[in-house]
Amino acid sequence: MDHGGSGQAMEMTGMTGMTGMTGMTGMTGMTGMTGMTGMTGMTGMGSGSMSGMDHGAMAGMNHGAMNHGGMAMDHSQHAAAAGGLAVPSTTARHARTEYGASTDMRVDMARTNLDDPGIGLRNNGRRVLTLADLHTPSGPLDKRGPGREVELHLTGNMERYAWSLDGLEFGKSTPVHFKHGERLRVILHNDTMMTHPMHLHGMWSELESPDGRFLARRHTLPVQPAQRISFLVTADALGRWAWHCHLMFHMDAGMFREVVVS
Ligand SMILES: [Cu+2]
Repeated sequence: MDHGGSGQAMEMTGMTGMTGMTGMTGMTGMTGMTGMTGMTGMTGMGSGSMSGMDHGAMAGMNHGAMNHGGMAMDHSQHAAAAGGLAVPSTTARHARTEYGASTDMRVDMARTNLDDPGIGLRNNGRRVLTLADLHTPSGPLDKRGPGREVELHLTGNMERYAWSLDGLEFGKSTPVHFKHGERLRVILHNDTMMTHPMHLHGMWSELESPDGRFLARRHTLPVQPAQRISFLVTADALGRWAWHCHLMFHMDAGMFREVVVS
């Protein structure tokens, strides 16, 4: 499966479904998006402005190169909640850096189900492969449970066409640190209206169900709008690794982090 391609197609489909979005009412295609807050920037999005967007030209924009010195705060690594880590946490933890011009919305009550075909592919008579269908028969590479949780939010501002993680484009961010040999849980929480196929280089992403059961070993995991997914990583590869959205125009715009394993 080419998730970059499918994600891109999904994005365009989602765009056309949003023509009624002068307010939050009338969003018939957007099930599960009940928890959105801070969407004041979306009121001007009539169908005309959406159809006029030129995604080809946007691919050439380099927001990642913008240097906003002094903003390299990294709130991506939240301390895990006290208590067990058997199941992934469900409480949204928005970093302080999400409250800025790079983020036009935040999802407080994300959905965690993995069986959603996605916008434009629901209930149309076709069977659609979803993340819930995937299973790696040999099981996880590492039987250990996670020692901690790292929560990272997929963020953006559609009017500015800025894409980021925790509200920080790559140029403003500092690396996420994994301790060599540790087993950790990564939670990706999508605060945008786009699907983002997220690719962590160097290590496997072992997708789990909302109740913490191993599902599948992956390189890239698509995260749908207002969705919260989690996977386990064994940090067995020393060095510096890329972690980014696999839609190249999102990556270019800043949805990219460095991971350092040491
Ligand atoms: Cu993306």
